[in-house]
Order: sequence, then structure tokens, then C-alpha cells
Amino acid sequence: MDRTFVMVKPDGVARGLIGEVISRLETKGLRLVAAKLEKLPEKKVMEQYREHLEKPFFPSLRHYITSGPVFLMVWEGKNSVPVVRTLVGATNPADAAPGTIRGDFALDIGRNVIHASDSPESAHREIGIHFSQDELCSYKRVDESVLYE
Ligand code: D4T
Repeated sequence: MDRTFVMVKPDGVARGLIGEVISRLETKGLRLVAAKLEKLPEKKVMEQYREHLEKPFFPSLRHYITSGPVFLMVWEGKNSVPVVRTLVGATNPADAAPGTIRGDFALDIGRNVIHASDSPESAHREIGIHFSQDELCSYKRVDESVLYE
């Protein structure tokens, strides 16, 4: 099964949206295999956003992402990376379709509620930043026999 990394950002945690996010991904049929609430240390922020270190928005992104706890998760399922990106919606909430998480719950690109990995390679890298192997649980949902062909 493919894995993806998902993070409810500090605005999403502060607004009480953790349950809503989990509910949407669970209802889709994905399997939650790891989760924790954490205030990200600077080192992990730099690793997580390494491709954005030189971008003009990085200082405000860093300040915001360390302003409160984030909720870190690993989800498994068929094509979980593109499936979750579709459920999350466009980076800028103004462009995010209704029915997506950002389309339904966000207004500002700098407060877009959630992050999800954009490729299997990113997912592997990001899971490694935030979780150790022994934090990833192995189990089956009882509905998997009807979720998959
Ligand atoms: P994340 O990484 O948060 O899931 O967002 P995306 O993958 O959808 O988008 P991204 O990597 O291009 O942006 C990372 C992060 O930076 C914030 N951001 C981005 C911002 O505050 N201002 C901006 O102009 C951009 C492009 C939002 C997401």
C-alpha cells in the first residue's frame, strides 16, 4: 500500500479541524497508520520545507508553522499520495474547489490548514523526518475487502 504524509497546520489545529480532516480521510477508505501532535522544532521545519528556504514567503511560513502545535499523520491506501492531494485541494484556497479541505475551510494561502505530500518520494522523505519506523502501525481495516476490487 502507498503511504503519504499529512500535517494539519497550526491554524487547522487551533480551529478544531483535526477531527474533520481525519474523518474525511477515513471516510475515503484510507488507513491511518501513525499520528501525533507536536510543536515542530526549527530543524524539522527546515527539513520539511527545504525547497522553500530561499523563497520570499519562507520567513513568514517558518514563523507561522512554529506558532503552535501541528498534527502529523501517515495514511496508507491505493494511490494515497494523489488521492489525498485531491481531497486537500489547490495550495491557494481561492483556487481550491468546493468539497476539498482548503476549498471548504480556508481563505488565505498563508493559512491553508493542511499539508500533504506531493509525490511518493516526498512522502517517503517527509515520513522519515517526522516518524521512526516503530511509530508506523501495521493493521487492516475490516472494510478493505469491499473497498478494493
Ligand atoms: P504544502 O506544502 O503546505 O502542502 O503546500 P503545497 O505543497 O500545496 O504548496 P507549496 O509547496 O507550493 O507551498 C508550501 C507552503 O507555503 C505556503 N505558501 C506558499 C505561502 O505562504 N505563500 C506562497 O506564496 C506560497 C506559494 C503555503 C504552503
